[in-house]
Amino acid sequence: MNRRKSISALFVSLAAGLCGLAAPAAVHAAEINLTYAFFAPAKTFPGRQMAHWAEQVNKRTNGKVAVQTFPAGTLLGAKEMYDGVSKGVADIGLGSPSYDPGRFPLTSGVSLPMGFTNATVASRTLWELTKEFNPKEYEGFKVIAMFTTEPGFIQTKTAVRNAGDLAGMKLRAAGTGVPVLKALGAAPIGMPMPEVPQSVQTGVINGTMTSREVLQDFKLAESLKFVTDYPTVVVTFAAVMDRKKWDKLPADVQKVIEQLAAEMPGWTGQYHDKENVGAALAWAAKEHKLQILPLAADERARWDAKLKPMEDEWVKEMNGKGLPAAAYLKRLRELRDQFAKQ
Ligand code: DTR
Repeated sequence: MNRRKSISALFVSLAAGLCGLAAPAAVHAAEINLTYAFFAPAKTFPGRQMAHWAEQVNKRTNGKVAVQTFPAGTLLGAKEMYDGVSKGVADIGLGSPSYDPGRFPLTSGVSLPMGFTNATVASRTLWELTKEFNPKEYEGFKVIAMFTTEPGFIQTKTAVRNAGDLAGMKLRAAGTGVPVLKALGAAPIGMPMPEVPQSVQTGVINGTMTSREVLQDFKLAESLKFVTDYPTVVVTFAAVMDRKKWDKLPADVQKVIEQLAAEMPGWTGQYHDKENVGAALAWAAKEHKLQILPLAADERARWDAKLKPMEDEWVKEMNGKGLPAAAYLKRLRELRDQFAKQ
């Protein structure tokens, strides 16, 4: 057994032991064992993405690589995901760059109000931009999958039909959604997704702004009965491997992982847009009488105007950091329009 294999196997046994799980048979059968951590439950769409990736890597390497997945924060939580991968706690970690825009500044441009129509278009755009700009923020990592949520919607206990309803309302958003809610006049609170159901229940927040599948996947429709029909910003996800660990993988395995990396934005976007969100909305309407509230055209225009300055402010801020912000957004618009046509 070489060093990499023994380290991975040790982690798997250790983590499995900690979680009270039996180490899988595959650990002994495969030549290379990888651990893959995610902060939210397995049945959420990023969790399904992780399972699909793990299965495909195993299949396409003819069993040479086995991946053991650790969803629901059993190995790493949302906040420690990327550092955890650098430290070798997990071989692969799926985190959300949107939760930490300071650490992933260029990527946060994808989470500006850029008018993405769905997750498939935003995910493909994010992946292409990352390939083309190779942002420094991923230094030390190999990015093995990227995707986004659909644009977030305001989902609340009490109806939000206009800015007056929203004024001062305590709503949760992820990282880059916080300034959006602030601009719209709400009182935003940033917190990771897994903390939302309890915070809604205890009244810490009156709702959340995020993709709408959470109504079912986190059972939020039990208390959140309203969705305001105004698409805002997407949340980004990036699964990474430590670069040094990546460099040690055999070329044939690297090739399979790179092929999959190119497929994951489309696969995940399609699953999220076509199955996940639609099913959740139908379920919430049927089981919990969810109401979708349209925004009047003049109100929509006022909301758009409130969000417009965010783009220029972002460019200014990124220029201050020496990042190619304007070029990034220019290319983002081109890619967005190109993928929206497909
Ligand atoms: N919208 C982001 C991310 C998000 C949406 N659905 C899920 C499921 C599992 C984890 C994260 C997310 C958010 O609000 O956190």
